[in-house]
Amino acid sequence: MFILPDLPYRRDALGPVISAETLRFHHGKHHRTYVDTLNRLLDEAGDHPDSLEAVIRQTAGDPGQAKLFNNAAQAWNHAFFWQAMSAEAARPDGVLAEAIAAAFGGLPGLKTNFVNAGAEHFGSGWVWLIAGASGLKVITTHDAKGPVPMDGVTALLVCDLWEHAYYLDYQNDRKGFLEAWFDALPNWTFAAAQFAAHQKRGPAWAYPAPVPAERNAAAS
Ligand code: MN3
Repeated sequence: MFILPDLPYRRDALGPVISAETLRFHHGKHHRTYVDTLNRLLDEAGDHPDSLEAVIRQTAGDPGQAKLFNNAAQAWNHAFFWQAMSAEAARPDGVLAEAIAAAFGGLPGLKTNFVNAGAEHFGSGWVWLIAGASGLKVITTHDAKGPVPMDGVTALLVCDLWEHAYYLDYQNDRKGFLEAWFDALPNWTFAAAQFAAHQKRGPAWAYPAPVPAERNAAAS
């Protein structure tokens, strides 16, 4: 079974952009429900996958597996989202800063691209900074979809566009949330490590490997 990874910081660490109350619901209820449902579906199917990434790749685009895909992908997307944020307010540097300059003219250009793409995305989903064959790109994905099944693509950053991500703090102002988020919360150290992985200079982030059900039950 898959665990719900702990937040890599305290619940109040991302305020005021993301309040402790939002994180309490978002991590403790929304994310937990995706993980619990994922484990139930795998258990019912008698499936014992080696990794969450494998589940996502095997179910992506298969209408008969939509429920399993949605819960697996949402479990992954949220765990990645927590890692992709930090209260440290660092700036991109080195080869990542160079790649941002090449693709967007610099950090302000990336911000405009990222914020507008996320604000204009219709309905629920995610806005990502990804590294692909032709450099860095901003993309949005609908609902649970994300870059895991995309060949040759590595996610560097993501922001959640579902209303539960910002409604308690920003109500309907998704653009205001994205602007404040981009200025304060991207974890550029994490993004740089992901970019290094894309360039074969280290491992990419992966969801924690599944644990035996009995061991997890004993620990809780
Ligand atoms: Mn969410």
